[in-house]
Amino acid sequence: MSQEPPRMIGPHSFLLKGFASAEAASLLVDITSIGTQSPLRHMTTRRGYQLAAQMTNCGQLGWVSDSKGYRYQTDDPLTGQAWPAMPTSFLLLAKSAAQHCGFDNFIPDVCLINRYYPRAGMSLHQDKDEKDFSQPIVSVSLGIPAVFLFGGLRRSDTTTATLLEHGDVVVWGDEDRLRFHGIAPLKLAHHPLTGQCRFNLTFRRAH
Ligand code: MD6
Ligand code: FE
Repeated sequence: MSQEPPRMIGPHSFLLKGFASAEAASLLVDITSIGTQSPLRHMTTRRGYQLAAQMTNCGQLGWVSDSKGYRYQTDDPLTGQAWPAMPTSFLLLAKSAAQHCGFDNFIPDVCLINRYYPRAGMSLHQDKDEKDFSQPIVSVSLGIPAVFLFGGLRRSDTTTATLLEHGDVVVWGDEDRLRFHGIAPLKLAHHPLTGQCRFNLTFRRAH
């Protein structure tokens, strides 16, 4: 794990450069195994648009989007089964990253897994489907790089751009918890461990 001090990207937002690099290969093995149980898939929005990133989850709950909107649920709608359990290595990584940034006692119950291919992105949004905003969010980037756009509490606020590379971890909470953010459309690239794609793991306490 990186010994570098956290870089502040907001009053309560931090970039841990390369924090997950050493574990990245084993995280990818676990992602593949989760994907065999609950496959990565394009979810749709309430209005019927497909989300550009493919998603799955592990943990007690999973984040889903469909014609009924966004929510967390205990079962994967695709398989009708519970989401795969969160690997202990995921939990320990998320807890350790949070602790590094001053957030003690973070116990995530969800890990949302996103897969992006070139040209896919994620428009500005707030993470606000969770019950308790006092808990931070921990986000892990693997594979090809992406530009993280970080805005303010209003959608129209200006954004700053931060490059997220393989092994980088972002932690944010407190007053930054509801800031708008997104991912710019990815450029074509190649990574030896993931080929043409980027994975993002987002850990949250939803319930
Ligand atoms: C992504 N991440 O990095 C999408 N949300 O692919 C997010 O939407 C996100 O990175 C909340 C906190 C950190 C994040
Ligand atoms: Fe988000």
